[in-house]
Amino acid sequence: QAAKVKANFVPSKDDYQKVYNRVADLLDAEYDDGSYGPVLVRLAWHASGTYDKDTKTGGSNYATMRFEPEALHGANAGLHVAREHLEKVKAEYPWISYGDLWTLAGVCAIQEMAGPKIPWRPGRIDGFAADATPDGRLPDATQGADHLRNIFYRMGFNDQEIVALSGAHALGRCHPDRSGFEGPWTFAPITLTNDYFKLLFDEKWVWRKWNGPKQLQDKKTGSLMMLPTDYVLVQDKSFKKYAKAYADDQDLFFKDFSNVVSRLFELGVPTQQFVASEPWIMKNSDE
Ligand code: CCH
Repeated sequence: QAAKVKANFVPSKDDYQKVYNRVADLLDAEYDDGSYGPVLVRLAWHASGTYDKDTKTGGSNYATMRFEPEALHGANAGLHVAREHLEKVKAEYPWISYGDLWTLAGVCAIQEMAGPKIPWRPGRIDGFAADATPDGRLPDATQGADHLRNIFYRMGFNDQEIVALSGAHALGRCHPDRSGFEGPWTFAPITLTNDYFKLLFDEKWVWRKWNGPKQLQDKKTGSLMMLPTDYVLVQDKSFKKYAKAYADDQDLFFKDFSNVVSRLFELGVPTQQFVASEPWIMKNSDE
């Protein structure tokens, strides 16, 4: 593997832009709602969201989801699809680390799905299975506000940031063979909007009657879903305040989402490893 990379090759911002562009080329496909974007965002998030600020373990630095048992953690079910998809890019740009590739792919997916710019910089290194964190660090969709706070405070985020991050559920869908839940959160699951927050307030949500795990559906069409942890954002007073602000103002959501996702993707990476003192803004494929 290492032999394929020229010994003294130091990639520039342009080289990372080439990787971004290649990920962008490969987004559209006959897969789910027509794009690999949502599952790539989920990969970048699950690679980063294992961080614990007290022990400074976990996070995106070592890309430990490549190894078992982390690859088999329940929360990561289905993410092999995203990892395998990105192997095509890795084969063409073997010098990039997996942590950089996964987070850059998440940035690309968000930007290409009409989201805001996500400042990003490279510097993650490939680690080993021994660097993996134990199961249970990612959120459990069946739980409530206390659980969300325990999980996200451990990463170093506050209530406003928990709500902003949750807006990612404008994208993608739940798969019965992955999480057990079923369906999309919005009518436009491959475009980032603040619809997730709008729908939380504007629709009447009722518990779905089915054999699967407890989830809500919109009363009007029955085609949209919310997880118990999504619904908490309009039940808990502190969360609700931010959810309402994002429902009313997509620009505010985009600004806060950009800031918090940029930080999320850098969790667990020692500052001295970054090659640039400030994160970069990568160009969209049509710029
Ligand atoms: Fe999420 N998410 N997520 N999520 N998630 C699922 C899918 C996506 C929770 C549970 C689930 C974030 C936060 C939470 C995405 C991004 C983010 C699924 C369905 C569950 C369950 C998985 C499946 O069946 O395929 C819970 C609980 C939380 C608590 O806060 C955050 C934060 C982000 C990103 C910033 C995206 C995108 C998806 C769609 C994936 C796809 O394949 O379409």
